[in-house]
Amino acid sequence: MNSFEGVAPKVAVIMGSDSDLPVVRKVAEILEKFHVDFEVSVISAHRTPDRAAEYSKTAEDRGFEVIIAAAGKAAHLPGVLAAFTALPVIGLPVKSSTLDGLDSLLSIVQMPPGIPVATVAVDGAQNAGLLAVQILAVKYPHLREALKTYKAEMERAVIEKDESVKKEFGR
Ligand code: RP5
Repeated sequence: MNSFEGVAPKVAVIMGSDSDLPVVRKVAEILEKFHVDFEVSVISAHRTPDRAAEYSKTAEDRGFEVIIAAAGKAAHLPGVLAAFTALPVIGLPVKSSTLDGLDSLLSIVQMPPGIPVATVAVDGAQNAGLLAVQILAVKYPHLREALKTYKAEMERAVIEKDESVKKEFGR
């Protein structure tokens, strides 16, 4: 038995510290918009390394299909989680106070060959959520349709902005 037994949502959203939560909330908003189940956890690769390993090792058996890992500074969490699972891991670099998130970005994106982490922009929480939905959409056709609707809505919104900007300048 492991300490993570229970209901099995589809996406595991993990952050290295609760100080990452303001960014991670936007991941949750996207997953909620697409009605994708998820579990949110605070697990640190540095401060709780055993929990990080156990979580990742048991994630597939608990029904998770994608992992999103948000971390800042020396952001090893996504890479450590990816080391213990065959599930796709999306890394979300969180902007740290000292180096503006460049430290987090490079720590996550520069994975050595063999252990990929799909990295989004610094604080790119929405894209982390959307990428997870896109990965799930390979298996779930209703998510593919929902993504097409989402893109069409985005297109319509930009066209409306175009018209409104043109109106402001009268040409
Ligand atoms: C990382 O260190 C966390 O992901 C967080 O972004 C950063 C700072 O953590 P705290 O000192 O705020 O807990 O592990």
